[in-house]
Amino acid sequence: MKLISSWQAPSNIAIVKYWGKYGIQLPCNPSISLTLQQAKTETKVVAQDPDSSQDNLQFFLDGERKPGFEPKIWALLQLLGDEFSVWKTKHLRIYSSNTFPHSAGIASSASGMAALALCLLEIECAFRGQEIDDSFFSTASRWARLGSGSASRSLFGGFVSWGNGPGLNSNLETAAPLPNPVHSVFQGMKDAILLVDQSEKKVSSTAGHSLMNEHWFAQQRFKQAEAHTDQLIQILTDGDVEGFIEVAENEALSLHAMMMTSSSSYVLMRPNTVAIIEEIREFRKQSGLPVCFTLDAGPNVHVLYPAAYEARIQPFVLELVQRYCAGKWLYDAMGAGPTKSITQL
Ligand code: 2P0
Repeated sequence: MKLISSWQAPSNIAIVKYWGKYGIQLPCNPSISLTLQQAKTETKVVAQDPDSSQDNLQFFLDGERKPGFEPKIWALLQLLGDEFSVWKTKHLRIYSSNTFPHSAGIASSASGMAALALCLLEIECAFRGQEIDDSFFSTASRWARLGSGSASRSLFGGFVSWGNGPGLNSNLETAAPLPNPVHSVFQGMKDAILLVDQSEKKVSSTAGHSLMNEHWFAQQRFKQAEAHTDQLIQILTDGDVEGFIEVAENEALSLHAMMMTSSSSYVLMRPNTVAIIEEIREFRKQSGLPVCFTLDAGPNVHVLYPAAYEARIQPFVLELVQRYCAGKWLYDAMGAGPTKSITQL
């Protein structure tokens, strides 16, 4: 018997950052992210009866076998243990493709692990003869987290939390959408991703997380993220655009400050990252328009602004793209979460 499942899952950009973990992929602080719309991974998993000529796990990216990605998937399958029982009797072929370049500094692990978790869970449900119920996406979030922490947040649309905190529906193991409705000013929020440098990161996020274990400022950082989480929940409910700018930029710079003060320390920002940050702050001061930045664990700048200001802010963004990024950028916005796909993969 062959079992097949296909899903598309989006990437996400954290506004309050997850940086530091313990145990089995548990976060040291709560985080809140914005789910993206355009940056997605599409994955198809085929579980089939063993054939002695084949490996029991094969991963293909854009049709090409990529054994380099397989250890991370093995690790996920080990952590799932009996929960994903299909693997005990069947071989897995995983076909994946991203809508964005691998080198764009977009967390393909977030969308990739989210799409994979959805496929594995759907296959397991079919194997056990279980209906897909309301807990499907929460379980997939927990499974995705075991593959990559930030992936836990890619199972839902809009603004999503992961971790514990007053008024949050998420917990350490599972992400969830924010409980209160988000104010209309933040609906459809834009994220223009300015590609400053697309080369491979010097230090992986997994290594960066582990440097938090011995970091002088770790405990204060975790408290700051908790406070920012509380503040951001209120800001998003109230439609407080000024508050959003303050928290988003402070979180981005705090994340990079942690990297720059780790032992050993490292710098992922490039000169043009800093130049763009300064241009954004100057433009905001001069124009009074609500545009701000955030950063992922890399040099590229995410320019965030409410959809209603698109016409007035986009010309400025395009100017930055030409001046600092040789015309390279990705245009994205708030997305609605994963979708089931009828795939061509
Ligand atoms: C985040 N990042 O909240 C933070 C902010 C990057 C900067 O989570 O080791 O790929 O797989 O759990 O999720 C990137 O780290 O790390 C990340 P693992 P992950 O999005």
